[in-house]
This record gives sequence, structure tokens and C-alpha cells, in this order.
Amino acid sequence: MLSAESATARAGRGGVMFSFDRRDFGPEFIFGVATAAYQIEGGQGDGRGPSIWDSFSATPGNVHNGDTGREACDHYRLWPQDLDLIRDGGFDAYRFSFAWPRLIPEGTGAVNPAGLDFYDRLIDGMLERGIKPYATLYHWDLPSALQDRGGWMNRDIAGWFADYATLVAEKFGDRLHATATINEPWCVAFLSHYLGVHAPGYRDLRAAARAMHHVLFAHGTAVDALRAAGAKNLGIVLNLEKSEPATDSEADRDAAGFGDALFNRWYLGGICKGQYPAELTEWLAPYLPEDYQRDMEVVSRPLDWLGINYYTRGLYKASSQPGRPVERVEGPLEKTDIGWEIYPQGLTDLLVRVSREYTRIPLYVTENGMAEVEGDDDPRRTRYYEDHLKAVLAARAEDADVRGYFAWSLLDNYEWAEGYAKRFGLVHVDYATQRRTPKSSYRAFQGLLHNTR
Ligand code: IFM
Repeated sequence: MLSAESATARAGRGGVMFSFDRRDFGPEFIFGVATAAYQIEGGQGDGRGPSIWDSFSATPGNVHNGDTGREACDHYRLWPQDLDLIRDGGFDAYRFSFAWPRLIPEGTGAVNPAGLDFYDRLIDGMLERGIKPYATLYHWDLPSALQDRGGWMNRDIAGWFADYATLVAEKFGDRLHATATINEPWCVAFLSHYLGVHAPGYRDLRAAARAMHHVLFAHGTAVDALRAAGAKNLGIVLNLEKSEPATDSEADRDAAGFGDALFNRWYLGGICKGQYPAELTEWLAPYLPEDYQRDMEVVSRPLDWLGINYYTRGLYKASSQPGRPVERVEGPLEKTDIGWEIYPQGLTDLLVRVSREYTRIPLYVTENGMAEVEGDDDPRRTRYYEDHLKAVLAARAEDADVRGYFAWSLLDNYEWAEGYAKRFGLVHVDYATQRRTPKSSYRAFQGLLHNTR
């Protein structure tokens, strides 16, 4: 292991550098960056259909400052320079998402040729630069026409999603290194249908219960469709949080257990074991789709890898409000600019837990990163990455089979309900000019990865 001093000398640049060496992760370990279509693409003409985020963000009060993804980072036009940044940073892989409404504007039926052309160019551009494409089919931009038909609340979404998956596999499958079905099903279901924070903005337990099941049923159905069309290396990306009690009281420990079921075990249990946690099936019993159990074999289709997005922990206390099972409380640890506690140990704990209790398929950290105040010099972000990459090494030392790590995000981008106010990028984006400026955290990765691909 190199000292911080020698790593800095090796990179020959100023700023905070990583204290470890790429070789500590082994020759096969994948380093990548991640983004998502709605957060960076813009380019909403050219045959792209409307998505739920277009109307949700156009509705006053939903998004900070009324920001929308209309232009975002203009990646639709500027993708060549963005791929150059990935290559020049020394990254092996790029995790991106397809926009369903760009490929199939109404969600089902007619395909948009300009959408096919865009992703053709983008994927070929990655391959030309020696970057492995890691694709996600769904990162939250549901075609509005499907929301009109009930979206994730309608069981038919499994068929709509499978048809879309087939199109992607047929057009691009032979060039994709890996494909994930869904990004962060907890956000698709609970955050968007119970907490109302993301599109479509429901606050309704029945809507949430249905979405919680249908999103996983659609995932399994898409896995079947992708495999039937010859796609390889399939997975799903879960956002997991380490659940901890606010105090050592029995009530708070129970609350943390319930929070864990809601955030983690519903998805891990469904996908890896074909079983949802009993406390949730009891709580949601009046609202879950009838006979949901018949779908569990599809929900738990074998996968080739599992992606884990990790940002922080969840701290829980027993709820004082009737009908509300638990409450989250603010913790005392140092926080990022979006208010999330910085807790690298939680990443080690989750990776070890998943590999001991749920699955031995390869794990990837498919997102990790922090929001930081605007600026090109971001030593706190470099330290965040340093501590979380060490957490990955610690998990590997405990036999968790972690094969790769993707930083969120390549660029500052549209942070959903927070609009453009929260910046997660390794590269600064001036939204007025679309000028990209690498931050010192990007340079730290460059120092780590340069000339080692
Ligand atoms: O920006 C999001 C991303 O779309 C999904 N995972 C969490 C990130 C930060 O909030």
C-alpha cells in the first residue's frame, strides 16, 4: 500500500490523492463512473416522448427552483467530450441508462429511429475508447403514456417493460458488457408512491404496495426477455442503507428492524430468496396485489451480478404518529451537502451482510459519492471516496466478492427533487455554458487509474 505522500508524488499533481494503489483491488477490479439519462441527456426533441419527470418537474412545488431536465448537461449533443473525460480519467467502465421514452416514445409500440441512432453512437463511442458499457434499462423516466395507464401500479407494466427490454437486447445486447433492469426499486416504488418525493408523486399506501411488487415482477419478467433475446451478464441495482436504531431502547431497535425491512429486505429477500419480509406483507396485506405469491419465482430469477448503491445509513426511532410504522431521525455524523451522514463502515457492513445472508453472485458498488458545495477543488469528496474505497477493501477482506466500483457521478447533474442545487460530479458543469471542468476528485481518480487500464 502506498502512503498518501507517495501517491501524490506518483500522480505529480497537487490536491488530496488516494492513499492506496489500484493494485490493492486486483487486476480484474472494474473502476467506473455512473450517470442516468434524465439527469444528463437533455435533448428532448428528436422524437423523444414525454416522461413522468417532465410533468412532475413542471408542477410547481415538486422540484427545487422549478428545475427540469429539459437541457440538463446537454449530453445528447456533448456525449463525445463526456466519453473522453471517462477515458482520460482512466476509468474502465461507464454505467449509463437508456431513456425508455427516447426509444419508445409512447412506452409501447412505435420505436424512435433517432433514439436508436443516439444509443448506437454512444455505445460505439465507448467501445472505441476502450470503455465497457454497463447499461441500465430503467432509471426513473417512465413514458407518460404508461403512467396514464397506471404505471407501476398496473401489473401489465411487466409486459410493457419486457417488450422494451427485448428491443434493447436485440439492438444493443451484443455490445453491452452488463445490463441492469431497474435502478433503485425502493425509489421507484416507495419514495415515488408513498412518500411522494419523486414522480409520479403519490402518497398512497395501496399505490406503493402495488408498485413495490410490480417493480420486482417487471424486473424478473425483463430478465426472462433479455435472456431469451441472448443478452448476457444481467443484474439489478438496489439502493441499500445500513439501518441503525437511534437509541438502544427495544422500541428503537424494533423500528430499525422495520426500516431495514422496508428499505433493504423487501428487495434483497424478493430477489435473492423469492420471499418478502413477514412484517411488511402483514402491514401491506390489504393493499398488495392479490396472489402476488404466484409471481415470486419470476421475481427471484437467478442473476449474474447484484449492484448496490450506497450513500449513507438510516437512523430510526419508534414512531409517535398513529399509522406510521417508524420515523427516521437526523444523525450526529458529518454530513454531505445534501444532509446525508458520511458512514463508510455501513458500506462494509452491507457488502458483507449481502454476501453472507443473501447471495454469492458477484457484487458491484454501482453508485457511491457525495454532494458537495459548488467548486472545482473538492478535497472532502476525495476523502469520501478514499474512505468508501477502503470500506470496499475491508469487505473484500471479509470474503465479500466485490468486483467493481462506480463513482456517482461523472458530471454535476439534475438531482431530481433537488434540481441543479446539489452537485455530485467529479466534473463541474457550468449550466449556462455547458463547460465541463474536472474537479480535484477527478484528478485523484486519474492519479489512481492512469496508465493502469
Ligand atoms: O442522483 C441519484 C441517482 O439518480 C440515483 N442514486 C442516488 C443519486 C444521488 O441521490
